[in-house]
Amino acid sequence: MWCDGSVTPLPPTTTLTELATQLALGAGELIRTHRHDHFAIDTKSTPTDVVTEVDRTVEAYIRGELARQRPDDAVVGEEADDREGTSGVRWFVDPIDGTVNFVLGLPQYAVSIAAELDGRIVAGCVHNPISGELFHASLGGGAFAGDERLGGPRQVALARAVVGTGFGYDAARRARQVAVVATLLPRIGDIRRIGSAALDLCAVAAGRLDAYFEVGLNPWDWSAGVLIASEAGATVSGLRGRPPSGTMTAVAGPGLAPELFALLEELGADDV
Ligand code: LIP
Repeated sequence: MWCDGSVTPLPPTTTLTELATQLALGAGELIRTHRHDHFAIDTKSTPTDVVTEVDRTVEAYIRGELARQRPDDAVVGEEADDREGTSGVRWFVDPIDGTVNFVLGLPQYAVSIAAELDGRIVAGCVHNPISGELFHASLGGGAFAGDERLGGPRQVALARAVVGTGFGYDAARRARQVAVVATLLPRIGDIRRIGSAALDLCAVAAGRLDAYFEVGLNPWDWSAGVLIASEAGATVSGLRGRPPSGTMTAVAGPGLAPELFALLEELGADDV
């Protein structure tokens, strides 16, 4: 169990990863309870950038539990203001990653919770409340789906690679992003657009996608999934030797990464 004098000691049975998992499961139960309700739907940055009453309720639940169990930690979430902390631990919370899928009833959305310690993501959990899949990882401890260890993406040639991606909410940026995909697609096996960055990243960790890239993500979208993909053996990057960030989040199998990342750099995929 991770614990030192500068941080509020966790309950004896709980590590940061176990707490993230505990909160994700509780959030998943809330989502299943309310997903058929007549909930309010608002828009944020554009008419396609939606948030629901359920997103807000779920994030409030997670934040409430964090305040109770770890009152000295910082919290950054998609739907509420940041909370400062003093412990060196910062949580990234996305109550429903894939909100549009949730609104439409497409069962591809997830709770994504990650814990950062002194600037490094050390724990993460991504939970699909409909499939029940529970992806989790701790830094250096491997990545898992439930109790099953994840082996990461297959060895595959670029021309056969199935690559996940996503698009922003701004129409002008989408036009530039789709131009990149139009040039990329003839060079790879196929494209998948699942609609949840967290589940895209876990799909790479589980070997269901060979790679994934997207620009414009927020830390709550990618922090847990990048740790899970990395702990499963994938190469994670922000392209051009940079770490993953909101500018670019890219993951691929180690054999595929050099050629795919070089192609994405050539196409300017991180400059859209
Ligand atoms: C979603 C991301 C997805 C992206 C969508 C959206 P949200 O997050 O997970 O990868 O392509 O546009 O941003 O907004 O549903 O939490």
